[in-house]
Amino acid sequence: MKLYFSPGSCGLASQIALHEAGQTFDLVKVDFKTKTTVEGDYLKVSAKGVIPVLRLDDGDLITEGAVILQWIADQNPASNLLPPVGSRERYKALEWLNFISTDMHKGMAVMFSPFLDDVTKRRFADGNLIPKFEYIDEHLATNDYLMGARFSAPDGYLYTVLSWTPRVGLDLSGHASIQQFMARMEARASVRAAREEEQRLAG
Ligand SMILES: N[C@@H](CCC(=O)N[C@@H](CS)C(=O)NCC(=O)O)C(=O)O
Repeated sequence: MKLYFSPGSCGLASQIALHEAGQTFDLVKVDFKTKTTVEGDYLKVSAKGVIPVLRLDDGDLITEGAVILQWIADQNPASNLLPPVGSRERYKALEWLNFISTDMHKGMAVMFSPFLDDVTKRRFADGNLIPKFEYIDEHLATNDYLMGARFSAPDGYLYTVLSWTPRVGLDLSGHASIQQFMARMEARASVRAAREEEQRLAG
């Protein structure tokens, strides 16, 4: 199995889930500017040109980070990355995955946009992102992880997206529960392994 990724981006969530599931996988770094990898033209792998993409051992591809996380969870039920299919809890976890993907991830993407000026980005952060950070901080005040006491796949995705905030000048130090969540996540072997591997391949 191969994960197409780029250091410091949303592919980190897939890597964390793969480690949590005890899966072995290779990483293939994608150069966003040239849309190439060591294998050649990345657009031939995925015409969407974005990561993450998981290539299965039979050659099939899975795209879309939130879907990759569901695939990893369903292939490795013992890892409890998501509640069982059909359970009420499953839909709670999917609510989080969807919220992180469509609101948090794509909201944070606005802050990296080359098409917007800094004033517009600041107004967007104040009006759109800060209330979402407050909502998450409040939830984490009474929950160690998004789904309660135990880690699940949406946590790795939330951690990934929140880890971008310093890069775009957003200070979350006043959100104590988020800070504790980030520290809790950074203590996990899966996160440490994924981070180390990304650093090794970043150069
Ligand atoms: N809909 C995709 C979006 C993934 C996405 O935004 N990937 C970004 C990195 S976080 C990317 O590959 N950007 C490269 C580019 O835009 O050139 C998903 O949820 O997986």
